[in-house]
Amino acid sequence: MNVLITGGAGFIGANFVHQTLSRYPDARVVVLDKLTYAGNKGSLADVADRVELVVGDIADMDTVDPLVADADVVVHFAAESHNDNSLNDPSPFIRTNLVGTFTLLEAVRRHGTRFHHVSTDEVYGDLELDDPAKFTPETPYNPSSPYSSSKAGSDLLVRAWVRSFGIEATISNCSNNYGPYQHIEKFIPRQITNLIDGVKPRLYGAGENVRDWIHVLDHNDAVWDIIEKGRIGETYLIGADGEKNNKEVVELILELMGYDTDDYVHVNDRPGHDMRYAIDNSRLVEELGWSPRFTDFRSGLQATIDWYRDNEAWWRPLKAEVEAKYAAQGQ
Ligand code: NAD
Ligand code: TDX
Repeated sequence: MNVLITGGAGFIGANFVHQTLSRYPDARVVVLDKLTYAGNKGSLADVADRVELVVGDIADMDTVDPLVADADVVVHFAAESHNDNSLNDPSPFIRTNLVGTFTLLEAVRRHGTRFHHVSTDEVYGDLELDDPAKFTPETPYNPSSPYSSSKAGSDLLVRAWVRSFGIEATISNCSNNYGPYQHIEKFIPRQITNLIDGVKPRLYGAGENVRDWIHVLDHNDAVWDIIEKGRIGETYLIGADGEKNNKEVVELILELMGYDTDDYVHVNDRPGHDMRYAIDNSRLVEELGWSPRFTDFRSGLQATIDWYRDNEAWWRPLKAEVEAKYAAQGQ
């Protein structure tokens, strides 16, 4: 099997490359990644001899077309992925998330290649804190930020290419991931690496916003289940019933790292900050038999903290620049 993984040097993609090599030891794995600020060759260093890394842009058809022609399946992770960045400069989000996905779809259409599109629950907008509802595959799209609207647009392109051109594609919309190799601009690794440096965690606004946390390995297991067993043209929501507000997460990080649980600071809120995400995963569970392995958030978080402690060389070169950017916006 020839697997083309876009964004395979990013957080979720790099974990997916490792999982693919364990699940299919004979697979030929090709990664197409532009190595933006978010891509890191080091995340693939231990499997470098088993993976072909093509450094290139998913929006460049000359690069994309021959790779798709050689693939049996394309698993599409590449994206601009950070909401805060999309508020400062939306343009790369439009090019990568929309034009990049369009470019892949056109190549997939030409070559008849199986395609899986990795997306986010943020396409559904947000829920009120006191609303018992969760997102389902029928929830209307209502994205809030330039990031989530560009992902929503990319999902709709995939749906249209399935209906109009009959491409063989599936879509997954997953909740917030945590685990190893996540860029330290993101919430959990930012706070862990702050504390390693003796800096207090930064909570946006009151910290009441709720995210539905899932371990990255559980997300990626579901992606393989969907590729193997999912119905073409379907959307599957991936989540592991992990709702927690940001304050609870910061308090747990502080506790696990040996600090007082109130030892954090409130900083400027994110404009348009989504209040709550929550996933109804019943289609995935009932139809495909998926279940999460990492059901204990406390131990998953402890392992993640240990990973950042043990892999300082991986994140240290990024830290000063990330924090300077946040400081400039009072965060
Ligand atoms: P990431 O930012 O860590 O990694 C993105 C990768 O894509 C990087 O390696 C980057 O170099 C690469 N890339 C960016 N632009 C590219 C381009 N034009 N051409 C080729 N490569 C390019 O992101 P992530 O957190 O690993 O997210 C991966 C996917 O999962 C995204 O599609 C994201 O929307 C989705 N997702 C993420 C989460 C989450 O919690 N992180 C949750 C649900 C869905
Ligand atoms: O320092 C911080 N303090 C803070 O309170 C940071 C960086 C974030 N936050 C808050 C904002 C969010 O409510 O924490 C929550 C999580 O923030 P992010 O890690 O930026 O994630 P989020 O905006 O929820 O989006 C993530 O999940 C869905 C991923 O980045 C997306 O790629 C994915 O689609």
